Amino acid sequence: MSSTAPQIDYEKIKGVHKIPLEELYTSGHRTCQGCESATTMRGFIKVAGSRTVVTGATGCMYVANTSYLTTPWIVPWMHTQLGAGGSSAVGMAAGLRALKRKGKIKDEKINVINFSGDLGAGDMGIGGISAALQSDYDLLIIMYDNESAANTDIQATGLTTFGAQTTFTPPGTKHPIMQRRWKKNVAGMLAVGHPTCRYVATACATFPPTDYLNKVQKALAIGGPTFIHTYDPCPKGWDYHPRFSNELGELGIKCGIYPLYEIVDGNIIYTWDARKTGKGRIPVKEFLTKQGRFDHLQEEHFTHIQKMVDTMWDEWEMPGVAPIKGILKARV
Ligand SMILES: Cc1ncc(C[n+]2csc(CCOP(=O)(O)OP(=O)(O)O)c2C)c(N)n1
Ligand code: SF4
Ligand SMILES: [Mg+2]
Repeated sequence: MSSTAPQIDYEKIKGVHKIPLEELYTSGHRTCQGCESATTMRGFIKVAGSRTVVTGATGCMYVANTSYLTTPWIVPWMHTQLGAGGSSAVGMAAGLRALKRKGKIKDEKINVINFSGDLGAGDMGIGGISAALQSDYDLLIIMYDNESAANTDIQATGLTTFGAQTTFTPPGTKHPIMQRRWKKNVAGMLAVGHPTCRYVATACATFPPTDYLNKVQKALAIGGPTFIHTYDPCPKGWDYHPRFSNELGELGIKCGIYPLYEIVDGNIIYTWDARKTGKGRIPVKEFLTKQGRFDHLQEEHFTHIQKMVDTMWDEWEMPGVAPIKGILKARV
């Protein structure tokens, strides 16, 4: 059944020259050169603006951003425990609501944004985020996904790509593939499981240009609890030269391994869709062979990964969202 896209009243950024110039995440951080997660941070706060409070779970984006009493944040931010992203956002939003109700602060829109990593949000903190998405508070949770527990030296998480080398999954001659789990589908799981959450999206900070920023704008404009999953190439963990971060994000989307979509009030919109470009998806191997973490893969592994990606796009009813292939007329 087709339905029309709901109209959301938000200020759309039309082109990179319209991106706000003001920096609210600025110098003073110690992330690696080419860290896409830092770009994710810089981007969301640019569009959210100064009337924003940020909570950040333990991980690279907390540790590298607050070394030795320095910080790049120009807005109020608070560190929270690994896995406590959802509850920290609920607590912050509840506190602000109470202060407004008591007349202790002006009754104005103050954005509450939590960022948590793929381990912090997608594995350890998934319960708290689920609770946050069932709440009636105005908050946005951004899961920045660099596909590892990067801060503690690149351990595999539930979101690490199949076959990747990490410190938990070193390849050997007998078992070349130690990371045998398929990437956990966090955005889809949260969208499907929280019918009153009005906005869930996947994004990449740099591709397509302004897409991520507009998704943040839209989530904040829609209000209530909302969720965005960002795909963040990490030069250290993915093992490539820092100059290629943007390119890798783009390749990950163009090969289809990381689908870009948003779900607004139950309507799915594929925000980059190879089926509509007329060119089709690029081979997954083109994306994988540009990263040292896949150097040990053999032809059969590339074939397997390609098949999984093809199945998702060609057989799932909602590619990227839920691995449901159809409704059968009779019992199997
Ligand atoms: C309860 C708990 N367990 C383990 C740690 C150690 N630790 C700190 S950061 C981190 C990795 C977090 O990974 P992720 O959420 O993906 O963020 P990233 O480091 O990749 O940015 C771990 C395991 C911790 N701080 N708290
Ligand atoms: S390890 Fe990866 S996520 Fe962490 S600061 Fe470096 S590039 Fe960024
Ligand atoms: Mg991580």
